[in-house]
Amino acid sequence: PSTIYLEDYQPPAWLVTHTELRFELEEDQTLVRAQLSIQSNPAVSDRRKPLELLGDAGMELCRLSIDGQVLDAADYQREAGCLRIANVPESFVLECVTRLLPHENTALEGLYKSDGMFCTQCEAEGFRRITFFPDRPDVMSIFRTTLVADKQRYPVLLSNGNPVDSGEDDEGRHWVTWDDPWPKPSYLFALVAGDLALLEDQYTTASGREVALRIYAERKDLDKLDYAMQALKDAMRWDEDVYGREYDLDIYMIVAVDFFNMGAMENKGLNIFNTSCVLAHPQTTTDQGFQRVEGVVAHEYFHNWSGNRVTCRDWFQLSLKEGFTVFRDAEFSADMNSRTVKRIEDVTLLRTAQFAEDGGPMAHPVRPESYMEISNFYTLTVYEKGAEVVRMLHTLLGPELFRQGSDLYFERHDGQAVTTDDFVAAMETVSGRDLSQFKRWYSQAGTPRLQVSDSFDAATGCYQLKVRQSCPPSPGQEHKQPYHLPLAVGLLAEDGRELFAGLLELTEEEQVFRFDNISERPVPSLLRGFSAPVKLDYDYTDAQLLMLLRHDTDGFNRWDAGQRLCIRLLQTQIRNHQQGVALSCSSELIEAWRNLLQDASLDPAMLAQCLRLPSEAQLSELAEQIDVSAIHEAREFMRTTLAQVLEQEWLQVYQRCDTGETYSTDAEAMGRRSLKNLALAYLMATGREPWLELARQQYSQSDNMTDQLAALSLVAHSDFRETADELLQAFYLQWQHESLVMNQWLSVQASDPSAGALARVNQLAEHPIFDARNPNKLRALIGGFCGQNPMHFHAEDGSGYAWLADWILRLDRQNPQVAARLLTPLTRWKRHEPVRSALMQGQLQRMMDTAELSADVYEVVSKSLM
Ligand code: HT7
Ligand code: ZN
Repeated sequence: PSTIYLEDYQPPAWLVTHTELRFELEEDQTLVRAQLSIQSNPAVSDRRKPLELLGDAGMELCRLSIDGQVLDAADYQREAGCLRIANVPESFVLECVTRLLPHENTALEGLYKSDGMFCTQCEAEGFRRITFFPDRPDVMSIFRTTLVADKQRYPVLLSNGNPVDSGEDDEGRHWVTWDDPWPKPSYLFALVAGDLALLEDQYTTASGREVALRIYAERKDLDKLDYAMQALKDAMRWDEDVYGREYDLDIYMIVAVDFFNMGAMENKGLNIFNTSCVLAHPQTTTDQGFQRVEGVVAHEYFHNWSGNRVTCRDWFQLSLKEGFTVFRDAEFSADMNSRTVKRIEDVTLLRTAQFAEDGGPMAHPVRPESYMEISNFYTLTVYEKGAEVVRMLHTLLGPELFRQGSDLYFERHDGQAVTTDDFVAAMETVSGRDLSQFKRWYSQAGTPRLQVSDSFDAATGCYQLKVRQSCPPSPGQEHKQPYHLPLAVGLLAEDGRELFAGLLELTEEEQVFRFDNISERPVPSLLRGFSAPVKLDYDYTDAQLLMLLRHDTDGFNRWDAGQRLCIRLLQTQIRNHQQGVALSCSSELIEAWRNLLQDASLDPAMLAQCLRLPSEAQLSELAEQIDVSAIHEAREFMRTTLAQVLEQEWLQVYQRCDTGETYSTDAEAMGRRSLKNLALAYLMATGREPWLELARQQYSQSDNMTDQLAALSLVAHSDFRETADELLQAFYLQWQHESLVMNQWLSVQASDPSAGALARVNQLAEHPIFDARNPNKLRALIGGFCGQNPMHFHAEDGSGYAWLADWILRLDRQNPQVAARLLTPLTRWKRHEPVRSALMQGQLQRMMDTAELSADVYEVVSKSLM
């Protein structure tokens, strides 16, 4: 596969002003007739360029004509994904008929079938699997689409925009025409045809326009759509209130499909969602699931402005829409629920997975400079770090100027395909600030490190903070320039009084900040709210961290102080384990936790966050060299010690949170459930039978999936094997007809740390509910084993690595996007101790030696081996 470079960007020589599509959807084939009104781009001087249209190499071209004149094979060239026609007029209509086989499309890009329904996925480059087109985001066109299909099988026919015409013939076929007045790039095109049920509602925009809201799903799932509908209405109102953005069509549709490579897709007026991101019901969905639905529904809705009305010039600019939209959805969720808890969850994801990506072989800037396969760049860096970059702009400018900047950006670029530079330029215009140094966040990869030291002169009351910043090398970037970043700081007295709170701006490699009139040596609360996506080193004493955990007025930093303390203690135990020294748990930590557990005034959701130990994945990210066994043993030791020593406190917390209230998704109720289930997890970690009974009771008496699944997974992962098997079987019998619940059932078993895990996952892969063509099932089983079961995936005989490689090679022929994603754990081979590292490398090499890898898997494997 070839590499595409940002520096080679050229504007399109040809524009498509209007696109008229007609789909004849049949069981064994689909015929697509595309009529493209094409004209040369007046902004490009080389008018004599041939017309180049992109089209998948395997797509059958049935007919091609220009202004009604049929072309024969000698009139055009077709080679490797491109159709070239020389000597075309300045402006003309090209008609093209292609034949597609959606029922054979297992890659789930372009037009495919999901459980008998036709649907599409065109981002990033799926439209070229439907017809020949300048399939690039800077070619924006007005689409009119007609769908023709059997009326009985496919009573619902949907596409972008508003329905403008419909009819039926005498042979049982019907048709609907959809008109989308807003010019859009081809990646936002969508169609759906199927037998779908519908939840309908209405929304009145701020300016008084009526919008019909429709969520489509299989009939059996109709009772699981109310939550998504409410989330949609909340998101529409929030975008009006916070960003001044209104919806712009008469209809907004969401369709739930079971076969989907990612979470959801923001196609104009017709979002297509993975069922896992839209269906929600207390009995089948966990609290986490509810929050995901709310967040993703909002995210896709917010794209209507940040992505659709203003889109990306090229795919290197992906974070322009994704980073900004993740920032918008995170703020929405923070406003709807607990702001601090949302921040903790997002930062945990960033520190665990994005930092690992940024330190690995696939590290790339938020605005990448090159790619082989763009699907590989829908990454945590582009999304989550991209959102942090937007958050820093928000922090540096303040909310009012940021809003003015966003207004200006939307106004300046409405209907255009633009760059991250254009976004920053709008922020520069409204603030009058020079953000050129800030833009290094878009062009430099790697996680910066801040090393902070301090001094205090009691005689003068002068306190100084010295901050040094650095950033490690990343692929293709040996040396980094200093970043411009906001550093939110508080200074606290010994008793917790706040002596100072404010924002520092870092621009130099080394900078000293001076604070006068400080009455006593303060404890610094640094990087409050995680004001920049960096690693922070400051040599805190345990006592200082305990003080911050107790008193910091910044909720995020209170939590972070507790985490720092745990991480430090865990790292000592990891070393002890490696050196054969007996493990121990500090009495200060135990007492601090006892205090937290006994303080009934604390917010349960926050308390649950504070009492959760850092995951093995996060400890791995922080390790110089990953020793999976030592990390596991140290963490297990700490977990069981805290469980045993504080057993009575855990029970009291469990009882305090077990209120018997009926299920609700409000933030307080979710917080109580999360603390209750954490307490149950610690009780179960004692290994004592009374808590098995408690878990069993919770399993059978709960009225919601959050409590039922928590109890199931605790029992399933315990040494009580008989009860584990019994509950797993009961759960299966109860939920076998709920596909999403069965994904949880697969995950719980795939992540079971008890002996025989590999044999178990092999058996599950043969189970009737497992379907290797369904990405959700693959993520549950393969992702569950390789991502959530470290001791077995990293088995010392290399069997876990070989298992994953076998799967990747099999899946690559079927669904390259999903295969490349599932490969991620192997790419971290250089970070592991030598024995495992060599085994992982061996499997990557085995894949590399296989002929005919997809571009997706080839890119990840080859870059990992470099
Ligand atoms: N913008 C959407 C991206 C997406 C996607 C990308 C590649 C392959 C399949 C895909 N499905 C959806 C999702 C989003 O960020 O909103
Ligand atoms: Zn998005």
